[in-house]
Amino acid sequence: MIVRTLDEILGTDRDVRAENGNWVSRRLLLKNDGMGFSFHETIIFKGTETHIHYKNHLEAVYCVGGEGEIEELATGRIHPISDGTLYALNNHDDHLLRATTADLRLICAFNPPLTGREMHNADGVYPLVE
Ligand code: 9YT
Repeated sequence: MIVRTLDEILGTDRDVRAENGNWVSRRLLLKNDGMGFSFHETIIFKGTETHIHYKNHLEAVYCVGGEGEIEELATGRIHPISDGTLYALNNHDDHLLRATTADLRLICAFNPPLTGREMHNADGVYPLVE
């Protein structure tokens, strides 16, 4: 059994800050934990916009705090996000993620799991790391 707290992760290599400063992500579970998915708590900072396009991963995101929106780039549709909203990128959806009036607190699961070494490239993609 794995039992882990956020406090144990803070300040370790599981506590990752985006290069552009838009978010921090605490990786509670990664590929080497053997669960078949990775599981993160991510804080998207108020006033930021992030282009994300996970061409190699599926991601489900559940908001537990804050306020923001997601814009689907294929259609221009904008969906509000607040405590209790889930979105799932079941079609590798290209999108913009914005935290508007408050930092967004998001719980995220990735399939396949992140190893922890991926970096968003200029198009908001994470490469597949074996
Ligand atoms: C919601 C989202 O995808 N944010 C970007 C960070 C990502 N959750 C991560 O790397 O943990």
